[in-house]
Amino acid sequence: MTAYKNYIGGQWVESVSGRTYQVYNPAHKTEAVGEFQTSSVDDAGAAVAAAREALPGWANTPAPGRAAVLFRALEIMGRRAEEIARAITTEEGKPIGDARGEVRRAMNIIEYAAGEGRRMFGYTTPSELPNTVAYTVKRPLGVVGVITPWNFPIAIPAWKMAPALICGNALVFKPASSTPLCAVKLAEVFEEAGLPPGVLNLITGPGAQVGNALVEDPRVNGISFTGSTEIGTALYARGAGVLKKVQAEMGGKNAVILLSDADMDKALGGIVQGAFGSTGQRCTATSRVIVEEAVYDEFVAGLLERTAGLRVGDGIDPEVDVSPLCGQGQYDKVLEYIGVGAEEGANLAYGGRGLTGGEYDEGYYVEPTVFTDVSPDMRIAKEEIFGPVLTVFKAKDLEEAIEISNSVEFGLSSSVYTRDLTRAFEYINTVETGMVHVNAPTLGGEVHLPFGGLKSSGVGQREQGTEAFDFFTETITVYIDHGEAARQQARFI
Ligand code: UN1
Repeated sequence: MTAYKNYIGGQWVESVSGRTYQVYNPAHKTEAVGEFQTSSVDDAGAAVAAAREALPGWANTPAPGRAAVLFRALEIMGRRAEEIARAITTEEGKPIGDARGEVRRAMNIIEYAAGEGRRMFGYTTPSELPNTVAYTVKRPLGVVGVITPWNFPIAIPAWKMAPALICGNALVFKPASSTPLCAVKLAEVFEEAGLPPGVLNLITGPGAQVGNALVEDPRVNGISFTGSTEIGTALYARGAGVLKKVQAEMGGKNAVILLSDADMDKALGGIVQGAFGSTGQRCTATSRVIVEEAVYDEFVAGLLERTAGLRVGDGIDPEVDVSPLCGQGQYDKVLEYIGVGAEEGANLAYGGRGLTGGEYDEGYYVEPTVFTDVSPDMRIAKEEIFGPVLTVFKAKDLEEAIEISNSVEFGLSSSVYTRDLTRAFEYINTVETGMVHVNAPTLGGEVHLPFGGLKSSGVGQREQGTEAFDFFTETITVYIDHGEAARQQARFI
């Protein structure tokens, strides 16, 4: 079994304790992906120290020079794209097509961030005083902790790291314990690209203690976190206690509203992809569909037919639509929720079982599952399941559908299918989510547009888009008095 190390101060090193753990392929429980360092607060401390030491050099490298490193990383990732995509599938389990898309997305954000190296704009404005120049500049935030989940083990770290790096920060990267191989590959890409030692430090292993150590370490200036609402909320609260900048991207319970005038074929395609693509393990997955009653029966019939046509198997097979869940914990949680749905009286219209027999015995396979006749007060209607489970609701009109859509604590992404512009805008203006789609799945986003949610889905500045650069910088305001005479008037009326 290959053993992988932490990356601290430009060196590949063992954890201070010397302890390691193993990771296995979710499609083949006995096939080891590798052995990785179990890092503790001591390793976090060493990584923070390395980042601190590297910070001044990187922060003082002109932004176009930092961009040159990112452009090289982009080129290296392009060369290694297929290898990295296969690592995603082997380690996280998602279908290889999704994994390739994820690598593409990571490349897109690196490209976007690199371009920003020549656009680190501040602004100037006339001062209210004579002979005075006033302007703003952006300074790096400092040392930033990057804490990321397993479900996008390349793209999410990349969309935090690339904007952070172009802004001149030094990073301590703590990936999810179940996807360290992808993290190692990302660190290798930046190492080969010539990122100076200590600017990016990687520590693998379990989260809680290391995460807390990072947020409480006075040498760390900010935390960018993606993961569960529970952990994100706790980190945000701890960060607030020490006045630290924290951004937290968290859960979702994303709904599609299907109106009676919609293109049914297009809607079915988008909803099935949204619900079951990446096995439902993405925070923008579609987990609810709210259907106007006139087309409810037609929709359910079409949905069940398409769901039955999905191929379930090892994601490395390009023909597979739905691959295994990421591990035992995910598998147990999803089956538990399916049990809860049945107990609550929702109608289990399709699926609902863990799959067994043949290759299914080797991995964490759950059938794509559809509950119909779901009511908004049920737990399966409100809580994030994070698996291939879709809940279907009936609504009498758009108003009731929006009410159901907004009835959950989350507010990440949403979508409406309609051809009616008036109803589409009524929806856009009232739905409580940070990202809104019309006639498109709830999934994803483009790297040059902000990504994030309202309510329990997100707090702190948005990721991606120009907002990303706001999070990773401090804005400094400069006033220069270049007059010869002492000022006669009071400053700052
Ligand atoms: C996507 O769905 O394309 O953890 C990205 C997540 C989100 C990212 C999703 N923060 O699933």
